Amino acid sequence: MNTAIRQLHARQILDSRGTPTVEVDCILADGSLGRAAVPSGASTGSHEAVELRDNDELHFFGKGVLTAVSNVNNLIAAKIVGMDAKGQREVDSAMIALDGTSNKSRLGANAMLGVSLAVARAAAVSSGLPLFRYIGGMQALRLPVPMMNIINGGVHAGWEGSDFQEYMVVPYGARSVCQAVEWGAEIYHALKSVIKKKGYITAVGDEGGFAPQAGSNRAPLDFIMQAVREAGLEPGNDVGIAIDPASSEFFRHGRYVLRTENRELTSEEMVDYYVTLVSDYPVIVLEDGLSEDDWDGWRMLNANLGDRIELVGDDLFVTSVERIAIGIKNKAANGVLIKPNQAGTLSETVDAVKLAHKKGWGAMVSHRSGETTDSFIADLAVGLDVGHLKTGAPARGERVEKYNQLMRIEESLGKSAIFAGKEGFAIPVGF
Ligand code: 2PG
Ligand code: MG
Repeated sequence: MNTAIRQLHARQILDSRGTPTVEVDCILADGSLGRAAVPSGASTGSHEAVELRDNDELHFFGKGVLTAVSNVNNLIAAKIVGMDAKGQREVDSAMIALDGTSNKSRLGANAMLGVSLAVARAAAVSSGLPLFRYIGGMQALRLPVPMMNIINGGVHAGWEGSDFQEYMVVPYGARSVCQAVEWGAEIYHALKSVIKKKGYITAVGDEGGFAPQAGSNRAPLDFIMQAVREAGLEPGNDVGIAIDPASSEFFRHGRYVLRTENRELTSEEMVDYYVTLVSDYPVIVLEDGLSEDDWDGWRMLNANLGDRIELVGDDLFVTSVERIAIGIKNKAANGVLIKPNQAGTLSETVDAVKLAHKKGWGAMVSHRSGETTDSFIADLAVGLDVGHLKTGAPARGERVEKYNQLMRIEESLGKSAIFAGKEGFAIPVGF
């Protein structure tokens, strides 16, 4: 069998924050090599699969991943070497069984995901297909709208600017992914001058977005509106806005603590806050508006805004079919963020997308704040036809590599390429 897994080899590399992460090489009997690197979050949900760290204070302040690396090279390799790389489901199930825990704490989700993605890539190489086609087959033709995080706040910017973590521009009015990327980059540059003129520094946060110390949650929206106009585009028609407050990070003792506004809001008041924002700005996606276990708040939010915009659960669902099913039952949202490392294997990630799509929900594939130049998620977003992909600012190598890969895919598809545009969301823009 050409696609039998001959060798697995993991190593420790650095991610975009200078923190160790796992990279895995998978070599098949026919010599095909699949390499994958694992990203890492900062605003992690407490229900995510476990990222195994060495906790050895003598190295990388305890953040080393040599245990996860050794788990790949020994335990996992012993189990899956010899298996067929084309049997993704079997490989992933074998790892899940070997791990034996409900949260992947034995082998580590970082070890398991590295293997899972490397195996898929090796199988794609061996079959002579581009990765997006290997994942999605002949129907993989639709390019996602890039959700570009151009202002960083919260924990991604040292809590110096806004309480909210991410302000994204969404160039859904473009004709193609290439044009969408161009618009995003132009807005990014226009935004730099806007911020500079207002007297703030133009340093950037973890995802490449600017991190002006404006001390406000609304000011970034005004800056972006101005930048969109200065780039010659029309807010609402050409370009929308998405926000990820990552509110689990500022949820304390049952209240949402808005430090920059010097007040603490209940879930109900927070919902009102968002209703106002959605009326004042062309917001089309709101992610993690409420905290990871505030189910009642989420139901309220969905009842108020769920027919107008896409409400995406990140920390709430952690790419878990079990939690998404609870959300569906409770009418808690209409969209889910898809982060492969929250799930821990490619198969479980695919299951999460399928469940969301089956229920008419949005599924937004996402990077993590700690990234590498691995662009797997770009191919994944096309392969699974998710309509939108968030992967940071149109700046910094580890972010732009994903957008560049989308442009390469679009080029390779030629005339068959479709840009998701305004249809890329659970609630289409202008609906
Ligand atoms: C998020 C992500 C990615 P992190 O909250 O959506 O933007 O951040 O990887 O730090 O969890
Ligand atoms: Mg998030």
